[in-house]
Amino acid sequence: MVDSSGLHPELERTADDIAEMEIRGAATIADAAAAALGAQAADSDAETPEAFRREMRDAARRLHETRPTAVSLPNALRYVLTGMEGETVAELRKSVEEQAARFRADLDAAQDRLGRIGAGRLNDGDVVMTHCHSTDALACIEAAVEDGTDLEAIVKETRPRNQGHITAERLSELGVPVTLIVDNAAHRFMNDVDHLLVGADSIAADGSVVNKIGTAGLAVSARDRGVPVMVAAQSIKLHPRTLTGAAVEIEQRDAMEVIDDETREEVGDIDVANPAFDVTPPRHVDAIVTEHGQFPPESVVVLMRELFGESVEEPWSE
Ligand code: RUB
Repeated sequence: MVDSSGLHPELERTADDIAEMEIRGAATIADAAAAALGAQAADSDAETPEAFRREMRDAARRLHETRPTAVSLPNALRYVLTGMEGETVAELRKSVEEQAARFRADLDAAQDRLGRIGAGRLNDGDVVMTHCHSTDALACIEAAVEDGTDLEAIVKETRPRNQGHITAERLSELGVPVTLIVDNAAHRFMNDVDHLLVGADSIAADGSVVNKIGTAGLAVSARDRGVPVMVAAQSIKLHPRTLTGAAVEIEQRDAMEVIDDETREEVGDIDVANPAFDVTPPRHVDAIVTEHGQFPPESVVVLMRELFGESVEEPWSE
């Protein structure tokens, strides 16, 4: 059943959860968005093909407006909507449901493949530093552990939302010894580290990596100490619009995540800035590990052209 706005409650809930970061991380957001479009299609009350198409575009727009930086979200929406085909509502519905299911299965398979490729960079006895919580990055560690590689992890807590706690929990579950550190301690520990391993929300055509705020400074620190910087990112993290010069929008989040209102009032009349992501230039990245293999950042554009071509549709804005 859909509500008076025409949007399915599950889709509304998914959109709210993405905005509130109950659902977070680029791959998980993409997966949830595809599932929500599938649910919207399954329960649509649309009586004509035109009404169905309009409803799907509205649904995609609602999801698209939630968070601006992770390109996996528009890439997922585009994948599902461009697969919408048929003359009747029943045919259209079926195509969307199937395309959403295919997207989700491909996403899983891509992460597994990427994990196995990334695991090849990790050697017995290595210490890996992580930032934030990235399922693509964790897939590399998981695959290495499955191969019997002994790893240790230094996990940054990642203020202001402390996603490092999730990483610490997942790594502990895998049996990887974890040392949790505050973000400010990262440089001090860099001498003990063999790899900096992070995920990505978007990768631009020049190989710049957009990821959780703090990644750029961390990569500079790693470079300073000769620690290789490895970015684990499925190809849905490639930002096709950057091929035509568009910049990746950096999400600015609420000041409340940084300081609560009461403390802020005590501190005095201050501004608070809370950018959620930053941009690491390609010169500070050693390898981008995708399900298609690993690439030096400067050559990721070749993969981007191959997968997306030059024109990038946004079917939800039609
Ligand atoms: C999450 C974040 C992650 C990437 C990659 O930010 O920056 O490193 O999204 O994650 P937030 P994954 O917590 O603000 O969503 O590899 O799971 O796609």
